[in-house]
Amino acid sequence: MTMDKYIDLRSDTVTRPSPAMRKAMFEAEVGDDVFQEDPTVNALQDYAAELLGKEASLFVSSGVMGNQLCLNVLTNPGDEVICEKDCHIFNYESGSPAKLSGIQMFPLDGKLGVITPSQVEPAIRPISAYYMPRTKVIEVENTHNRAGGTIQPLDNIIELGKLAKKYNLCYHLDGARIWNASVASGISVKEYAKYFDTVSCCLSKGLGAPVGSIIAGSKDFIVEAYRIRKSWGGGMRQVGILAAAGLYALKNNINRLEEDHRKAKMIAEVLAGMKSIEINLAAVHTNIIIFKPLKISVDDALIKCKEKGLLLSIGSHNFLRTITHLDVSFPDIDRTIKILKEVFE
Ligand code: TLP
Repeated sequence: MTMDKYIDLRSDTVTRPSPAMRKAMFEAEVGDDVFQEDPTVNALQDYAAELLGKEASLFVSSGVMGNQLCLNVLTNPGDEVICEKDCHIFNYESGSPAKLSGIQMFPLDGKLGVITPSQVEPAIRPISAYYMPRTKVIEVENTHNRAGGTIQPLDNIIELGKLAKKYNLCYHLDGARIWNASVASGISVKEYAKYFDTVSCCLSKGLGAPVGSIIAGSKDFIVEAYRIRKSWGGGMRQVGILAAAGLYALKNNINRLEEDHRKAKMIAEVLAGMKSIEINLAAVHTNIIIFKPLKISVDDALIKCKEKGLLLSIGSHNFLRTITHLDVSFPDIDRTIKILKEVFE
């Protein structure tokens, strides 16, 4: 079986550039971005900064690079970042906060990926305690991947932002899927981003670009991030070829995420009707579904689904993950539902 024969719901990162996106890439005007002379990169960065309501933005190779650059600029070695325990930075970025920036994470137990001010405030280290790490950043992930694509409530985002100000901390948003949060909630990405000092968001997930993320913040922050990106080997040359895909994605592929959310609901509702599956249907806010098979192991489930032409991934311990995206059609969803019934019922 070639990969094309599978319905691939492992992640929204598996999407391939559409013919129109490839055309935009083919036709992109390019220059040397290390001299800041690539017009397409500059156009993407200006467009993204405007969309996110920030002074400036920077095109980076990946979501991990985006998050890690932000943390590196915001902290000094020995500092601490307060986060939710299932967040991507803590679980899926190869220990990079320690490796790249010499900092540590302080993970708190959230509900559906949400940590509240009453949990965060006691976790902030007293400045007088010189023997403790220095709290420097509060981090929030929206949507929250491991919690199942859940949307962070805006009032909680605002309250955490006030707390960050009160204690003179920086506030970082891992907005890899902020587009999904925005489309599902009707709250603009600008509104979400407004409360944060730094934002990282992905072009290569639901938006369908083959590569790239954007980080955004103040001009001074971006100047420093630009410097660090180069020192990490992330200074690219005629990268407008890739930025063109990102620009196309931002201009054309945000509103259509609503369709991915509808498709995820269709799958989730069928799963919720099965006795052999544990799922929190109310927590399916966007394009991610996490569910627990009760009669077979996740490993067996992955194999059985694959044999029938369906690829799923592991969400967290004992949970499977399914993500809808622009390369799955409505007939694919029908076939997915049929396979899920055959495997789990
Ligand atoms: N998430 C990937 C895997 O790493 C799990 C996926 O398939 O969902 N923040 C969040 C919230 C993410 O979900 C991801 C990727 C990243 C950052 C990192 O993005 P990349 O993969 O571009 O480095």
